[in-house]
Amino acid sequence: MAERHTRRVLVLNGPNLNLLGTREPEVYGATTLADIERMMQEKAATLSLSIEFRQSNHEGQLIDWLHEARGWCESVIFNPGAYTHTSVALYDAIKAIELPVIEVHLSNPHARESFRHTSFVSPVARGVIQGFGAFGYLMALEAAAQF
Ligand code: CA2
Repeated sequence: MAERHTRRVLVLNGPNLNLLGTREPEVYGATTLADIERMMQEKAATLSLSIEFRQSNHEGQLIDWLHEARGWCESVIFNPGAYTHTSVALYDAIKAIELPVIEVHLSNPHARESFRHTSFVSPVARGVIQGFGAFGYLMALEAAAQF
C-alpha cells in the first residue's frame, strides 16, 4: 500500500487557555495546555500528522497565524476561547483562508451562560467538537487526518 504523506496541522489556542489546569479545574479540568500538546503530539504521530501548537492572548496574532497557515498547512484545529463569541475578525479571517478549520471547545458553551451560545466561528468552521474536555482535541486530530 502506498505510504500516506505527512499532513501538517496548525493547532491554535486563544485567550486565557495558557491558564488551563491552574485555575477553575471544575470547569476546564486539571489538564494543562502543555499536557494537551503532549497528548496531541503522541496521537498525531500515529495518524501521520505533524502538528504546530500555538497559544496567544491577542486577537491580531491569531489572525496573522491563520493568514500564514494558508501557505504551509492542510487544516487548522482552533479553540478561539472567548473570541469565539465576539470576533467578526476571526470569522472574516477563517472565511478568507479557505482552509478546513475544526473548532474545538473543552466545555459545552451551550450548557453555560447565554453569551456563550453564539459562535462567530462555527458558520465558517468545517465542524465543531465541544464538551469533551481535552479529549476533544484528540477527536479533532482524527477529523484533521481526512484533509
Ligand atoms: O470551553 C472552551 O474551550 C472555551 O473556548 C474556553 C473559553 C471560554 O470563553 C469559551 O466560552 C469556551 C475560556 C478559556 C479560558 O480558560 C481558562 C482556563 C483556566 C482558568 C481560566 C480560564
